Amino acid sequence: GKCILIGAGMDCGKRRRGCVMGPDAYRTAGIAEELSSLGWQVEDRGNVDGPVWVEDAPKGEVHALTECISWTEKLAKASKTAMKQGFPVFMGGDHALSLGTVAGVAAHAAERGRPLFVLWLDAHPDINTPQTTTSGNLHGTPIAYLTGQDGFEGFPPVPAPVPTENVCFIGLRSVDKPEREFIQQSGMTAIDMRYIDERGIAAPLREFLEKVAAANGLLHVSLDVDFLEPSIAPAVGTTVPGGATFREAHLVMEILHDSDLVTSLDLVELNPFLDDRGKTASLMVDLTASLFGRRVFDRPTHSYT
Ligand code: DIR
Ligand code: MN
Ligand code: MN
Ligand code: MN
Repeated sequence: GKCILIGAGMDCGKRRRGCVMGPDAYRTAGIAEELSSLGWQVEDRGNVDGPVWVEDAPKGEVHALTECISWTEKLAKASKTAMKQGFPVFMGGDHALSLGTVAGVAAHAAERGRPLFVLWLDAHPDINTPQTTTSGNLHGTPIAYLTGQDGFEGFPPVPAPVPTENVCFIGLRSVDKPEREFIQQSGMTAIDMRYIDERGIAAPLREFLEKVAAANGLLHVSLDVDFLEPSIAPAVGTTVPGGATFREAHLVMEILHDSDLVTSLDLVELNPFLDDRGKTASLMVDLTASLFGRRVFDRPTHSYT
């Protein structure tokens, strides 16, 4: 298949700077070479050109709203175009980039008459709205936007909102009060770290993949660096202790590869300024390689419905 790398060095979805360097850190860590070596045809489309960092908004106010809206428009276009041509990998950039990338994927899915499913690998559910956010950081809002919640005036309307039942969170351990209330009343699939401690990470992932397969859906995966345990992935501004281990994270990617259901990927929140000799960037590239088929041995494939 064909993999399309798209740099999205968005750095205005939160106040701490550095995610602008993410795309080049992935390139330096050899993402294109790794995916080529797995037999993929790789095209690096360079970086989408959006607004740069702006001065911090006062505490409590939404930070860089107009800049985030502009990024959303640009990324939605780039994403929809790339979806027609291959398997896009969006190299972030902070998580606000998913406002655009997933909107573009959703528009594509709707055109094809296929339902879209979203797997959110993150310590946070990112389901605040510009009204409920206490940080004012829009990287905490993409799932609310994509599922069609109110409060995103000024943003392009989401052409095809993702039903809340098509979203699966895995790795949660930092959830704000309005986020928790929304998740509980909407009955979203929210796999927190305690669930993973008690039951393992493979079972809930496979249950979700069964749903995707049964609906003949497209599957977008959004991988936030803070999904991972901070000791193995320190290069993120919002580390939360108790994250996915090295093997849990690879297992998720390996199962996703074998399912053959994933059609697009975001790599988000890598802040190379906070990294330790490139180890987080390299781990994110290795996880991407697992998703694209790197393995120790072949296994009989688990068939989803
Ligand atoms: C918090 C933190 N829920 C917020 N979110 C983060 O700012 O809305 N997401 N860090 O990655
Ligand atoms: Mn996130
Ligand atoms: Mn997060
Ligand atoms: Mn974030």
